[in-house]
Amino acid sequence: MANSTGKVAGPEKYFQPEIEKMGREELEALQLERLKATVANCYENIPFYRRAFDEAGIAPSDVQTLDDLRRLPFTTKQDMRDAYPFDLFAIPVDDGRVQRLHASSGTTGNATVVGYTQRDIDAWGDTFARAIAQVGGDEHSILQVAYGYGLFTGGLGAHEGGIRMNSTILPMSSGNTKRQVQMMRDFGADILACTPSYALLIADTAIEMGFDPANDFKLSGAICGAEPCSEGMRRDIESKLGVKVVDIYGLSEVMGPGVSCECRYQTGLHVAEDHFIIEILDPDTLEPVPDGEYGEVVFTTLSKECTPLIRYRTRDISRIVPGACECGRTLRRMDRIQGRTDDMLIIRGVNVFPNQFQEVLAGFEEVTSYYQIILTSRGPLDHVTLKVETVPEFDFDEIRKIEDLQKRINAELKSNLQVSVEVKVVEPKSIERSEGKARRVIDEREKA
Ligand code: DLL
Repeated sequence: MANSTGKVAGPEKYFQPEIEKMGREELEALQLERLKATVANCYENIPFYRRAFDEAGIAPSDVQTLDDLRRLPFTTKQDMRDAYPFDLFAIPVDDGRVQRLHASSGTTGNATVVGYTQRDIDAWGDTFARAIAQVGGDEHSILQVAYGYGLFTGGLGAHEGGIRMNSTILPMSSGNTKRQVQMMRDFGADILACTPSYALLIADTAIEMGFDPANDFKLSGAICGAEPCSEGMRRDIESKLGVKVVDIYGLSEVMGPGVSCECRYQTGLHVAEDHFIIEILDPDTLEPVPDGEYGEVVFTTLSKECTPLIRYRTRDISRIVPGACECGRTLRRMDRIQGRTDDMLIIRGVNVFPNQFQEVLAGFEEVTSYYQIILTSRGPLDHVTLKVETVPEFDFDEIRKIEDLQKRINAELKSNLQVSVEVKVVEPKSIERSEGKARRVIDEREKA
């Protein structure tokens, strides 16, 4: 095994080995068949796509190979917002087949709304059930779902996975952390599903309550996604809870959690390629980049009935991890998300993703995994303050020590990321904790 943390042992488990280990040729034949059906569904039932295809001079019958995908138009988040609420549905919402609606938070504009038929929900459950197997779980597992239930896809997506796997589901939702810990221990939950920020908060809370979860709890695996998590933070969660943490990726527009997920080797996230085609494109030219190079992740759905999407631009940055995985799965791997094109900071001309700060901070044992980036205006320039929190053992009363730590972090940031920011070391527990996705960047810049 590439990594020794956590208790996942024994033979590799698969939920759908016939798909997860399918030969490339057979998988591509399946993808092509499903792509043709998706394109026909979009053209016949969604006026937005009919118009886009007509404008591009393409008919569904022109799609004869997987390479023909590259001739098809893109779909953007703005297109989904403009379609609010149901204009991108291939099935009328009151038709009787649309079982459920999810929506992304509409903090900047209309929410994006996605509908699911029972088949869509089953496919979603299958992909999450694969994730449960990937972290060593099966029908005997107790799955504690601590993602929020609701319009957010985390809670119910994990829940569907538990149903398909036939695990015992503990539907906690997020929040009420002490109770989460108590039940995790008393019920003997062995798999936790929540954001990495929340997993860390659960771990810290358990320790504060006087437990030693790494040794005393049954927990062995955690399926953590919905936000970036540095390797340092992952190791922190793994050692505090005594688990193997696998990274799960997804987005509400495309389905929810399960679009891709790591196996226990933690060398990239296996994409559910029977349900999605992944492309990695140069975000400026929109041309494909070679395997191994970073670009914008673009997905085409292959099995969705209600809200199929063609070439959806996620704005997330990743790459294809070349080569075969030790776990035996043939589904290709995408790397962990580097950041989102819209979250990228430009500090004195240098491009940085918030997550890159986290990677640098992981090298300092004096600080915790909690950090925040605060953007303010100083005259015409943006000012960046990086708030980092010390561990309780750090002697916070010694000014000299604080200044020295700030200097060392600054030097490390300069040499690794070529940026200079104001580093502010703050006392333990002074940075806001999160039960869902952490708010890492606080933008207080004056709007021009
Ligand atoms: O976050 C779905 C999800 C729920 C995924 C639970 C995993 C676990 P949205 O709220 O629509 O959906 O946010 C999607 O979150 O475009 C990424 O920028 C980010 N994201 C999701 N998973 C990861 C991850 C859910 N594993 C947006 N690593 C995506 C980094 C992630 N970023």
